Amino acid sequence: MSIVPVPSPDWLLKLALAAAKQLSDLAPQIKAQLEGNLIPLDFAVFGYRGTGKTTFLNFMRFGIPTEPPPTPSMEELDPFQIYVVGRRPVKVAGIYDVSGEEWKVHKKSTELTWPLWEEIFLRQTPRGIIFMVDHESLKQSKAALRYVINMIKRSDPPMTFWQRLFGGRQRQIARKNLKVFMLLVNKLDQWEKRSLTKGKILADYAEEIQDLHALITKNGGKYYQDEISAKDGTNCERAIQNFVLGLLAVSSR
Ligand SMILES: Nc1nc2c(ncn2[C@@H]2O[C@H](COP(=O)(O)OP(=O)(O)O)[C@@H](O)[C@H]2O)c(=O)[nH]1
Ligand SMILES: [Mg+2]
Repeated sequence: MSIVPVPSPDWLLKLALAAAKQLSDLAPQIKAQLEGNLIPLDFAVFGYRGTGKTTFLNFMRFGIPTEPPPTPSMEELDPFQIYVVGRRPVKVAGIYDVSGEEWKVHKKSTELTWPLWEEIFLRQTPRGIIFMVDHESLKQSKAALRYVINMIKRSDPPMTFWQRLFGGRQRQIARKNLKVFMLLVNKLDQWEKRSLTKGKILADYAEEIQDLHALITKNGGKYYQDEISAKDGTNCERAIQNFVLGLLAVSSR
């Protein structure tokens, strides 16, 4: 009977160390290669105050439900990654968490505006917009959504020669670049006791949805809507995957 020589523990240890070294030499290369292949995505999240923008953004970033304090103004988030089913992770950078607090044009004015959203839209020229509503503050949420539709639709004011020279037509550029719009109805966890459904809530937004659909389709883009609970995470992953896949389908720049 032949005896199979058993490698000494020393020999095994050397082998393991060599393999580990090779792996650690490779790791930065793999990382660089992966990073080189990451597709940067840019989008903006708007919606009336308290509808759950920050909670949803946190879910995107950390993958867990959170209860954030109110957003004071606007904050650029650190770059993060989103894992997409069947694809490489995508890199998300230059995203703002912005307040949904309305501004009044004048003290006594009934016209509500959200100038910070316009600033983001014109400066960032996002590829996609997520707009959040819930079952509360219908009047303000409708005004906020109408504001966003007008913000996209409005044409640039006539420009002077100098404005044109220094990169005018910003709204036209931003509009052209916008290809994906997702309307998210949040706080699903609170609907049962109120006998609410997504259909019932969105019935109040029928005109806005029609306008949005027309606007985005004309732009060669895609309109989505979904119901979620950013607080407990229900349907969040589904909404994120659909939105990101929609963005990836048009991310050629
Ligand atoms: N019940 C419930 N509350 C939520 C949900 N999402 C956010 N909230 C709460 O709504 C409030 C406002 O959320 P926040 O993310 O700060 O809204 P934002 O102003 O749009 O950023 C917070 O108290 C959240 O905990 C949700 O899906 N369900
Ligand atoms: Mg917020």
